[in-house]
Amino acid sequence: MKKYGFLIFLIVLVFFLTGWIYSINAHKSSSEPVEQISAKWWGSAHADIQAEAFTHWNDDEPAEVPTYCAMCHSGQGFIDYIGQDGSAAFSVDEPAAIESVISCEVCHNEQAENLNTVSFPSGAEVAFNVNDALCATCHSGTDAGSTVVEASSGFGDDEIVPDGSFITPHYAFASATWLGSEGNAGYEYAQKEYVGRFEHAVGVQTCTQCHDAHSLHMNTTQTGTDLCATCHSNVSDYSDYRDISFSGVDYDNDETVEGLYHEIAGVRETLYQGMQKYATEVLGESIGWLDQYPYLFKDTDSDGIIAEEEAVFSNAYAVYSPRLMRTAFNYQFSLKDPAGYVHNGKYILQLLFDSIEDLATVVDVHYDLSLRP
Ligand code: HEC
Ligand code: HEC
Ligand code: HEC
Ligand code: HEC
Ligand code: HEC
Ligand SMILES: [Ca+2]
Ligand SMILES: [Ca+2]
Ligand SMILES: [Ca+2]
Ligand SMILES: [Ca+2]
Repeated sequence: MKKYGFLIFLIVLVFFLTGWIYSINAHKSSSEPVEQISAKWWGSAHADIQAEAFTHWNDDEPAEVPTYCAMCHSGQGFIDYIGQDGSAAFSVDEPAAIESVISCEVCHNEQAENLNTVSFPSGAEVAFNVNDALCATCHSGTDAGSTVVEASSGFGDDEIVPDGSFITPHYAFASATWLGSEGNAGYEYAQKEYVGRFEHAVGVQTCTQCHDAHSLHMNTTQTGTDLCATCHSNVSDYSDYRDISFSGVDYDNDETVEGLYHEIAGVRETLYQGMQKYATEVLGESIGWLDQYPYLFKDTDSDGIIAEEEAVFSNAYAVYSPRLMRTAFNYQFSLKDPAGYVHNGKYILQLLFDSIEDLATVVDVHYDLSLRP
């Protein structure tokens, strides 16, 4: 009997050991093979050498990315910014190469892997987790509401600012949206309160908890299903995200509760109508927006639409009062982070409501202020 007992003990031990070794191996293979990471990266926007973001300066003389733009638009420029090239940290010290994409070594180097604070155009300095600080540095925008304050200070609300122009927050400024009032990126009205960073829910609180750092797409859960589906029951994949509603509030007051993305779009439409009325009635020059640089054009025939012949650079809108500058800034802010509804929808809505309220003091706009989140 004793002999058998020992044998059973040995068998159990062998089972235990193989189980242990197996589990270690399984753990190892859960960290991704480099080939897979590379394939993901190659398919991402960061690797797209033909993108406007990396080729915008190709026809310049000399063909280089100016220092002010280089931090975000040239991998080489980012390496200069963080000081990995031996230059001063937190400044780009020379123009950088064109067609220099966001390659592996841009994010994987000593300085990059220790980066943990990010400066925002508003002047805010915010602590970030090490991985997220990378994303947040480039996805922070170039101008904030404070730029509008500076450009329009000293003028009456409806006074025309000589050389006034359309100040925009730039593009894909996800980290600024996400931080809300902590990043102070929107044009925030003095008497109003704004939400801070969007804490969302456990497991979806940081850039890299949601975004795969290499493909840039959403991560999936351990079982391979959609990350958002765990909590948002109407979701099975990306195509459903814009239909997510949690609060169930009909923010745009059209008697249907839509996904937050669409509610924001509805409120933005009211703001747009307010801007058009204001431009025509108060500034005496009709205005229209088109998704084409410089975005705001003179609506010369006042039909409410920017036609092809009106959508030319020489027809850019030029009559800016402080009130138009700040409301147009917030309008553009709600558009140029197209994922604003996920990153911090309430902050976007607050800015839109306050801008509408601002215009409603001088022109007739119908909206329900009680719906402001
Ligand atoms: C803080 C980072 C940052 C800085 C500084 C910056 N950009 Fe960008 N820019 C971006 C990001 C991020 C995008 C990517 C938007 C997208 O394609 O999703 C972008 C997009 C663009 C685009 C493409 C727009 C489009 O519609 O595809 C142009 C043009 C551009 N930037 C010009 C400039 C210029 C000119 C400067 C310097 C005066 C500059 N940027 C400075 C971050 C920055
Ligand atoms: C935009 C920045 C960025 C770029 C570009 C980038 N990475 Fe990464 N990489 C990260 C971040 C952030 C993490 C950590 C991811 C996390 O913890 O979710 C990471 C993690 C890794 C890991 C560890 C993965 C693991 O499972 O532990 C490897 C290996 C890696 N990257 C290789 C590469 C290679 C190879 C390239 C180029 C093909 C590349 N990376 C490009 C940001 C980047
Ligand atoms: C060195 C600057 C830089 C860093 C660091 C960076 N990005 Fe980007 N990102 C860009 C630029 C520039 C583009 C636009 C590229 C293009 O148009 O092809 C972009 C594009 C994107 C896009 C696609 C936008 C679109 O229009 O489809 C996503 C998503 C994104 N980045 C997320 C991230 C995440 C997540 C991180 C951190 C892991 C990160 N980025 C780090 C500069 C950066
Ligand atoms: C809750 C998950 C979540 C978090 C957290 C998150 N994102 Fe996103 N992000 C998304 C989703 C979803 C989209 C695409 C939404 C869509 O296209 O409708 C997106 C889109 C983007 C885009 C592309 C926007 C464009 O121009 O099309 C960028 C860039 C980006 N995120 C960067 C970031 C950065 C930087 C952070 C951290 C500060 C971050 N995201 C945090 C879910 C998240
Ligand atoms: C762990 C659960 C959980 C996961 C995973 C999750 N969410 Fe959420 N989501 C919530 C909760 C809780 C709220 C309400 C948060 C609040 O308003 O403070 C919310 C709110 C939202 C809102 C705002 C809706 C509204 O009407 O205010 C959007 C949009 C959203 N989530 C999108 C996403 C997307 C896209 C993903 C996947 C990338 C995702 N969520 C993943 C729990 C989750
Ligand atoms: Ca430098
Ligand atoms: Ca609605
Ligand atoms: Ca609607
Ligand atoms: Ca017209």
